[in-house]
Amino acid sequence: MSTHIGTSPAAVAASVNVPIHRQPVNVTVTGAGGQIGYALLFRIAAGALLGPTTPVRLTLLEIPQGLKAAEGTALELEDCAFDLLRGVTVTDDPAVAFAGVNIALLVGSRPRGPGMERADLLEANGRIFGPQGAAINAGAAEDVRVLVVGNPANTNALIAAAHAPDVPSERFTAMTRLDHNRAVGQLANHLDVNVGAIHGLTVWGNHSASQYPDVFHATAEGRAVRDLVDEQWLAQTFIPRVAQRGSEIIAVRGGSSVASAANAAIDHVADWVTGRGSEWTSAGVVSDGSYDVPPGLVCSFPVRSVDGQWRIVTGLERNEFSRSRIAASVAELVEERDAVRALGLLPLGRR
Ligand code: NAX
Repeated sequence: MSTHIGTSPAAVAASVNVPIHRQPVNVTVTGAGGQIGYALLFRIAAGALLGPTTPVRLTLLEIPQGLKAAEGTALELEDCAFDLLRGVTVTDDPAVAFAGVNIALLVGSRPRGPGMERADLLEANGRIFGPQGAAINAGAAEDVRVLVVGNPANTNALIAAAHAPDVPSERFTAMTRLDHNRAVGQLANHLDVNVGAIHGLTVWGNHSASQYPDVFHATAEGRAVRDLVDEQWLAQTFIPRVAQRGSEIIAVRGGSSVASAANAAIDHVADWVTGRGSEWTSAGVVSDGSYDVPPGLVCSFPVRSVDGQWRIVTGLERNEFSRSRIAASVAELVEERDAVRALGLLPLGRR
């Protein structure tokens, strides 16, 4: 089922590498009727994702039970009269949703239900991200970029990429930018500096409690952070607080992170597409074997956006503390990969 508001989506794929201020960029958001979708779509339509001169055409993918919420959001988008918004399509068909897509934000996923084992969760999400990867492979624009937000984000991105053999695997990424932003915020607070004064911080590994926010290469107002903080604060306060921040938000707010997650998704894609000065940040990208991370895993690394591509920051020394934390999170990613492989969710041929 599909409904449409505004100009026809049948249009050819726009390319973000050609003069884009004339041709709309096709942005698809899955799970669009959910909370993060609601926090995300209005900002995209207002120009926060691709800038104030780039028109967008939005496609909202939902499952049938979520269509009404997505349709309501589409009506509200229309009521905002966003100058940059050139149409909204709501659909439950991945083939429609990803036809001609330039930027795909895969937000909708299957949450862990009561009594659900990890294998059940991985399998349920494999049934979502496999077909979505295949639909992207079949219909997306040549320059498609994919950000997976829905958890388990790294492994969902791995599954989607594995079903899209014709799309370069580096176009599939997973969101660890929220973890990165949380870490920057905590550190800036602790050191009593502006967030903009913090550089060179990295979140390594999985978007899970095993993630490792690493300050050993970071600077604050030009000074080495490792000289400004003690290891006890790092190990006992900073790292667990960043890694458990999602649970903290749930405990305090009574609901999961929504606006900050949407904001991080916008940061990730905006930096990826525009390069925004090549600032060092963190993103889940396909490993090229750097830092002993098995090639092909979708792992969070220190990255910079260069010419519209994420580049892993190479050559960083890691002390024993960092090495063991990174290794633990990477081991978890390997376990998840092996589990989905055993479930037949990684088709032969790609990995
Ligand atoms: P909601 O439950 O509010 O919304 C999810 C929406 O996805 C629902 O409307 C549902 O109908 C839809 N959906 C489910 N399966 C779908 C499918 N196959 N195709 C299209 N839509 C589908 O969750 P929300 O708070 O929006 O969170 C979405 C996801 O983000 C969750 O998986 C959550 O765990 C994950 N998060 C990831 C973060 C990250 O840093 N990577 C942080 C925030 C968030 O926790």
